[in-house]
Amino acid sequence: MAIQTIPTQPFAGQRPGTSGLRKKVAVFTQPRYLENFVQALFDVLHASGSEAQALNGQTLVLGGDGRFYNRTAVQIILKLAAANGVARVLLGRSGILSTPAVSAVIRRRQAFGGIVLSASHNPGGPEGDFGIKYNAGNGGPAKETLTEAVYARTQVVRELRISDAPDIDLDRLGLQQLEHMQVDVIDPVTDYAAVMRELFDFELLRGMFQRGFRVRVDAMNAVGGPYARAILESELGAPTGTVVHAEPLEDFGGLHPDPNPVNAEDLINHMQGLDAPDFGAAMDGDADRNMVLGRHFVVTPSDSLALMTAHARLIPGYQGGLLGVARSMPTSAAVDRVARALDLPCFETPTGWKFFGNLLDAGCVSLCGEESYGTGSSHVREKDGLWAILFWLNLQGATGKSVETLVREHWRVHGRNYYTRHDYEGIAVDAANALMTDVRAELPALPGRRFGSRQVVLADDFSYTDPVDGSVSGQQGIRLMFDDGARVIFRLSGTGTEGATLRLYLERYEADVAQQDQPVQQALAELAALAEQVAGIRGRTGMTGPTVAT
Ligand code: G16
Repeated sequence: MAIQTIPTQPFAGQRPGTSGLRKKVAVFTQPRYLENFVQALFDVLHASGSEAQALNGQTLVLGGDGRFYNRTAVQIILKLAAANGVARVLLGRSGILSTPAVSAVIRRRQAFGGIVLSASHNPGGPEGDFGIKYNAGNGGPAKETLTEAVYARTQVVRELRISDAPDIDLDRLGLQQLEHMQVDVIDPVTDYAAVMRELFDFELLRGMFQRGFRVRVDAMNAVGGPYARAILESELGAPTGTVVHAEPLEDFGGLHPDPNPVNAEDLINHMQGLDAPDFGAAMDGDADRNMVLGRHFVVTPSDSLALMTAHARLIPGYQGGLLGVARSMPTSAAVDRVARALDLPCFETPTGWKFFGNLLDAGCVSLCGEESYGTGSSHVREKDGLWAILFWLNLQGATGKSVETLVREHWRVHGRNYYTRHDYEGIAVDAANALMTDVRAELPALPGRRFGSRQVVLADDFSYTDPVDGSVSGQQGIRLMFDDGARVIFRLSGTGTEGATLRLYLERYEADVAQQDQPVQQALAELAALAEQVAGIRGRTGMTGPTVAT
């Protein structure tokens, strides 16, 4: 066994996006591609400055969603870590840790940071995607200053420090040695389950299952399966089979582990059947996203955040009340209305969970959420799929009300924010950039302009100044806001791996209870036409409509 110094050449394009570096497996498996990125990360962590201390002698957490290349990548990272002065790695057994579990382990074990191997909701398998991201000592995604420093380093990295020791046994719990570094293979669920026990009324949930409350959780053949099985079935007594597609597979069984009404069609069909369970939910590849459904009823992520905020005091972990709430800019303003009613601070951040970290650390907010099927709280620094499922279960148990009743009551009190996101996937990058540049150029002329009954009151490119550290993030999405509260937002996705994805977010508010039951796409058709008028999406892309509308 020896630590070797190996020459390498930089790869172009290793800039982390919305949530880490995501690329096709074929890109990641090029010799030294992963090695370069991880060496650059370690170099930056060593250089300190952006972190309180350097990496030497520290503990890192490591695990991923089990997708293709996960096991190989774990072995490579361990050998780089051993050669770069890391003292100890807490590794999820078989290389498995969900994203929220990485966050929980970092926080509970006070680790220096952690590495998550996941491309989240992107498809897996040899033809699919792979990804890697670094989480800091607070358990949350690294800030942009750090990811930018890593990117800069990838452009000049010339040397890898790596051990030539044999692979460790990923499947054996307990301590193993790699050079001077200890590898502690831990059960992936234990720490996470302990956090859930602190937040939710497990007795109440056990009682619900005993009385025959029926749940279907679709883990989409991804990493959430073992967590949901351990907590719902083994600990809370839900019948075996409550969690379906529960085995994490390297290619997610060919499914697209993106819990939205399009990709989780099987769950939607079950929830619409005559014998539908009381509650349904799905998680994504790394189990940080969630979709929740009642019988014959789909809850939008934006409404989910609003309802959680409204009812938080019914949940043991939040019975003292919330400090505040935050949502990403494109997420609907439903939660803002609840925050106003409860007199809670409400923050609007750019897309990306990393922007919630400072607000959570500074005690400004307790709950956060995004339109992209993410909700979470101060218990970790990631969004958390199973947490959201337990929250909704606890809420139904505490109120004795169904999902549909809860949401309809909410709309009656607070009004309904009709909301949809239209994705135009696989657009040529140049065409997508040109669209954004041209719409940006039109912005100064838009305020005051009328579109039918609506008038534009604000047209800008969202810029965020972090209230905690003063950092500024510009060009975070083009917003058109109207005098009736409606919004149209254009943004390019930062998580795709092929071409560009244009996201068009549409929202309008409806206070009239008699008007709250329209089909969503119909309720927002006028705004969709307006967006087309402003941006000419069809002409520019040659597409006749969005590839996905959720
Ligand atoms: C990531 C980020 C989220 C973001 C989502 C979509 O989620 O953590 O904050 O909302 O991507 O981002 P975009 O619109 O840029 O594609 P995940 O679950 O993919 O890690």
